[in-house]
Amino acid sequence: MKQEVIARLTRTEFIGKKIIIHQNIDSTNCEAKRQASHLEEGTVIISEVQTAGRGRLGREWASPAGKGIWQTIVLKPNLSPPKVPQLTLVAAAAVYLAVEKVDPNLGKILKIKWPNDIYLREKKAGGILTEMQVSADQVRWVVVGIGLNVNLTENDFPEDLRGKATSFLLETGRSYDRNIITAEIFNAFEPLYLEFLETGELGTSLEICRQHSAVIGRKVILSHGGSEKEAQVLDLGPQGELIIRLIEGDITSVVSGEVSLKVSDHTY
Ligand code: BT5
Repeated sequence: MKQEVIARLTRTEFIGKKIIIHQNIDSTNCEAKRQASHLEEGTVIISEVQTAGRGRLGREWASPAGKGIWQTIVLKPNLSPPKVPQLTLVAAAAVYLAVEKVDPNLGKILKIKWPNDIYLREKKAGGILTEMQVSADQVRWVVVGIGLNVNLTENDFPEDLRGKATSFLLETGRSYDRNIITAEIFNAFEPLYLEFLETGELGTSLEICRQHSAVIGRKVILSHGGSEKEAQVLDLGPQGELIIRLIEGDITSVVSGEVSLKVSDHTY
């Protein structure tokens, strides 16, 4: 990744105006959290490799060297803590717009699997991890980690992910300039983020997550604290919550952070 190339392609006011590129780090989210209190809003931590990349709930994120985008955006929004998880949908929408811009054919096969997974066709190609620090009911900072498998080949994935994970390269046969995708994510994220802060609504981000949803209309299994429930996904609600019809017929909603989700009528 090249700072000057990313900077040349970035057209934002503050997202990605300051970029810190590491060759090697444990996790860009961990580094962002360590530094967040003295970093300006919009600063992005990038690393070529992560030695301890993380997913949600302590899961591992495979982050081999030189082929993926492993980055974290530091934000200082004036938001109430319960609204912060919605930033995951803003980031997912920004990833969609960036991918669609770089390669419309890739955009056509990109699906957002609520709440935080990026799929290409039926395999996972990326994920988002949003974390925050709150004190006295105030959000001090938020870090939004974005991982995208750009130019990984089958051998770059650990064995247990082969067949489940994919990359931009594996789906299209093309390799992509990670600098361009990174800059386009910044360009897409900033207006979506400002829309969310200014209106308090997900707006465009919600429309994008709906239109490219991997789960709307599908049967899913929701797991929460050891129990599992089968449901049909009807829609995404205004706060980005999942609106579902339980197998018994009741319509209800779930917010991200509460549940994990498997699509049961498909191989997701
Ligand atoms: C996620 O978690 O999908 C969020 C991933 C966020 C990664 C970024 S990279 C930059 C920043 N720094 C970090 O340390 N993290 C963020 P979750 O929904 O919990 O999914 C984790 C699961 O995805 C794992 O348990 C594996 O099954 C699978 N997985 C791990 N690495 C993968 C990869 N490279 N590609 C596809 N699937 C993967």
